[in-house]
Amino acid sequence: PQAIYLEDYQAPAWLVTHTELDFELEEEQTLVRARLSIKSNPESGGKRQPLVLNGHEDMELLRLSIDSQVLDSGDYRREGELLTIANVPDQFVLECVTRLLPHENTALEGLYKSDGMFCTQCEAEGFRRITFFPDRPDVMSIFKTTLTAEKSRYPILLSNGNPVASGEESDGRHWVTWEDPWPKPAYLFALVAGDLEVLEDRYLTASGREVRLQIFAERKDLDKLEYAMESLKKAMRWDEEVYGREYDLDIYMIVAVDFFNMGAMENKGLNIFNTSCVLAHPKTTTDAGFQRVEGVVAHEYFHNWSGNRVTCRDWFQLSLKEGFTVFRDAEFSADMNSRTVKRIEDVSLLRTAQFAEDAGPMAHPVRPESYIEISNFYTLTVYEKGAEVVRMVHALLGPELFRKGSDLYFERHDGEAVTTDDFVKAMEDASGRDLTQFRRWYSQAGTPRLNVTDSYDEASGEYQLHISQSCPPSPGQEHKQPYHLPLAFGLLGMDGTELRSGVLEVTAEEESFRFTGLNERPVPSLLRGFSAPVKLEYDYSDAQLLMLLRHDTDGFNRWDAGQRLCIRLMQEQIDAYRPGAEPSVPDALLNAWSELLLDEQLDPAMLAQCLKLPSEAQLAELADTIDVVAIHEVRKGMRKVIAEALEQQWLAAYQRCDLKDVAYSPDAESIGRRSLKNLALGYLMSTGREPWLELARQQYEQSDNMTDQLSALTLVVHSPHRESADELLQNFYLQWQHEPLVMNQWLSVQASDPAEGALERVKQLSEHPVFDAWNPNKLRALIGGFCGQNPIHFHNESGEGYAWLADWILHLDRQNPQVASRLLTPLTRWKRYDAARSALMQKQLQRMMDTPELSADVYEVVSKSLV
Ligand code: B3K
Ligand code: ZN
Repeated sequence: PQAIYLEDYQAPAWLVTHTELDFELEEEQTLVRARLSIKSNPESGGKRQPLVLNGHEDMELLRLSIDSQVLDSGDYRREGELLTIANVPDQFVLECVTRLLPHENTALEGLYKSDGMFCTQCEAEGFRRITFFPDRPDVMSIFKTTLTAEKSRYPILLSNGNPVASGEESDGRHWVTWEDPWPKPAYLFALVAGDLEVLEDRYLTASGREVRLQIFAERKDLDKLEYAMESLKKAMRWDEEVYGREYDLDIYMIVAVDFFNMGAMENKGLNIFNTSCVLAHPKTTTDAGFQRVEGVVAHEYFHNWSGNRVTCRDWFQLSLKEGFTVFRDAEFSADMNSRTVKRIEDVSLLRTAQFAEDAGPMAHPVRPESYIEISNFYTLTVYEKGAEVVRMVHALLGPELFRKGSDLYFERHDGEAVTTDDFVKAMEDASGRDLTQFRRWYSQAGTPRLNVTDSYDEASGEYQLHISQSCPPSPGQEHKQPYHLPLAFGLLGMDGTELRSGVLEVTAEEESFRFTGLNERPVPSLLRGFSAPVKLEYDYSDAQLLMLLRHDTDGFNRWDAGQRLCIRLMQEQIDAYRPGAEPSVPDALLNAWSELLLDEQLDPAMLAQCLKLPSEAQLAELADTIDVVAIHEVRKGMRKVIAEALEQQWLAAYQRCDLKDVAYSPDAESIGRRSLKNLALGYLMSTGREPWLELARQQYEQSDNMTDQLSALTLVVHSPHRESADELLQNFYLQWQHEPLVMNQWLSVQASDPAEGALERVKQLSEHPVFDAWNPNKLRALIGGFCGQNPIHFHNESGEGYAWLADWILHLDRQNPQVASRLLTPLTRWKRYDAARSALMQKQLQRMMDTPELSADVYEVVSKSLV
C-alpha cells in the first residue's frame, strides 16, 4: 500500500455537475446505472487531462458509454482502484452500469445489508464501491436517485433530498425518485431500503419554514425513538440561536441500523445511525446512553452546515468538519446539561486516549500530512484535539468575534470544499487578529507541555508567573515551534478569595507575566476550564491543592486539583508497589472528601466527578513505564481504604440521592443524582461487606431503569462475590436476551471483569449465541471490552491476551478491515510496557506484519507501530 501526501494535492481535472443514479435492488445482486454530467474544470490548468475515476476492485463493470457511445475494453484502462479513459471531450455524459453484491459486503462500506435492509456508508471512500466516480470531496454534484425494489420486503425507499416521484410496477416492485438540490460530494450520498417503522414530527424553522422530521427503525424499536426526536428538535433550535444556521430541506430523516462501523453518518437529509446512538428507552438505555444519543444526534445535525454546506477540500482537512462539529456538539451538550461535568468528561477522554495517541506510533497533527488509509485517521486527534483547537480560537477571540468569524466562514464558503486554513482565515478576517503562529496547532503533532513556576516579592507585592513550553518529538517531527495558546487563570488567596482572573496569551518558548498589588503570595489556578490541550506542570503543595479543591471558583479546576492530588498519591504508591502492600490514604484527603460528601449544597454530578479516583487508563498514560498490576492494585486498595473510612458518608449520599418513587428522567439533575448514588454504592461494595452486596442486589431487582440496574450488576460482577455474580448475569441475560443493545452491555460487563479467568470467559462468550462476529457493536463490546477495559488480563504476562487479539484481527481483517484496524489500538502501545510484555506485544505485531495480503487499514497501523 502507498501513502498519499497533502503536499501532492491538485484540483480535480474534471467536475461532475449532475449525477443520476438508478438502483435495481434485488436479493442476489444490485444493478446500478449511473449517468454523470462531466465537464473539465476551468481551474485545473488548461491542458486536457485523461478522465480518472475511482472504482473498487471488487465492483463488476457491465457497461460504460460516453455520450451514448458504448466503450469497449480497449477504450479505457482499469488498474487497481482506478479507471482511466484517455480521450474524452470537454463536456460529456458518462453512463456506467455496475453490479454489486450487497449481501456479501461484510466491510460495511458502500452498499450493504444490515438485518435484511439495504443501507450505505460512503464516507470516506465508500462511494467507489457503488459506481465509478471521482470519489473525492472537492467534486460536488447534484444527485437524483431512483430506487426500485420489491414492495413487500422493502416498503420504505429513501435517499438524499426530497421525494419527487414514485410508482408501482406490475411485478410487485415499486420505485421512488429522490432529488437533492444541494451540490454535495459523493461521500454524503445515502440510500436505505427496508421494512421500517417511522416516528414523525415537524419543526418550524426560525424563518417559518416547516420541516418534516422522520426517524426510522425496526418495528420492535419504535418505542425507543422519542428521545432522539426531542434531541433533534433541540439541536435545530440551538443551531439557529447560537450560530444563526437554519435547516435547508423540507425533510430530515434518521435511520437506525444494527450493523454499522462507527456511531453515525451525516448524509445530506438522510442520516444513518448505529442503533446504539439513536435508540433510547429508560428500561434499556443508561444515562450515558441517553447523553450519547443527544450528543450524536446533534453532532450529525450540525454537520449539515459544518461539513455538508461547507465541506472538506481533501481528507487531510477532515478536522475542518469534525473538530468544528465536535466543538459545536460539546457546547450544545454543555448548554443542555451541566457545563462543568461535560467539560470534565471530555477532558478525561482527551487526557487518557488522545494524549496516548499523541505519544504513540500513530501520532499525527490535527491536519495530517500523509496517510495510507484515510479510515485510520478518524481519530481522537482529528476529532477531539481538533475541537480543542477550535475552542482555543473561541477563547482567543471571545464569543462575539468568534460568531462573526463563523458567519463569515459559512457565508464565504457556502457550497465549497475548503481547508482548515480557510477556516482560520475567516476567523482572522472577522476579528482582525493574527493567527499565524496559532496555525501550528494544525501542523504539529504531540501534546505540548507547559511548565509553570512563580515568584513573589513581599516588599513590592509583585507576583510573577514564569511559563515555558515544549513539545516532545513525534513521528516525522523532531523539533516543534512554540504554540500560541490561551491560558485561563485565577489567583487565589490561601483562604480561597479570588484576587485576579483572566486569560494570558502564551506565545514564546519562555515568558513571564507580572501582577502587582498583591498583599499575599497567591495560589495560581492555572489552565481553567482546560483552556488549551496541554500537560500543565506546576509544583503545587498538597495544601494548595486542597485549598483549590475546596474553593476554586472554576468548577473544572476544582475537580482538577482533587485529581492532581490523587494522582500524586497514587503514583508514589505505584512506584513503590510490592505485592501484598497495603495502600494508604492521608487523613488530609479523607477529611477533604468527607467534607465534600457532607456538603449538601454541592451539585451531586459535580461531587461524583470529584470523588472518582483517576482511572487506570489515565494513570497508565502518565506512567513512564506502565505497570498494569501496580496500577490496578494500588487503585483498588485505595478505593477500599476510602470506602471504609467514609462508609457512613457513602451510605448517607446513597440514600440522599436515591430517586425512589420518582419516574425515570434523563435530565441533568437526575443523572447527577444517579451518578453519585452509584458511585457511593461502588465504594460501599469495595468494603466487601455483606450488607452492601444486599443493597446492590436490591437495587438490581427494584430499579425501573437501566442505569441503576446495570450499575448494580457491574458492581456485583466486578466484586469478589462470584456466586451472586453468576446468578445475576444469568437473570439479566434471560430478561434482556432479545434486546441487542442491552446484550452489548452484558458482554462488556463480563469482558471487563477483573476476576481470575477473564480470558477463558471471553473466549467462551465468543461462542455464545448473542455474540455475532459480523456485527461491529458486538466485536467492540467483547473484544474491545477485554483488550481496552480489562488491562490486568489483557496484559497478562503469559501474552495469551495479545495472541488472542492478534488472532481476531487477522480473522476480521478479511471481513471488515476498518473494525480490525480499530481493535488493534491496544497493541500499538507496546513500547510503553516493561521489556517482557513489550516483547510479547511486538511479537504479535510482527506476526501480523508477516501475514500476506493485509488490508491497507491494518497494514498501516501495524507497520507504523513496528518502526
Ligand atoms: N462523518 C462520520 C464518520 C465517518 C467515518 C468513516 N470511516 C461520522 C461523524 O463524524 O459525524
Ligand atoms: Zn462528525
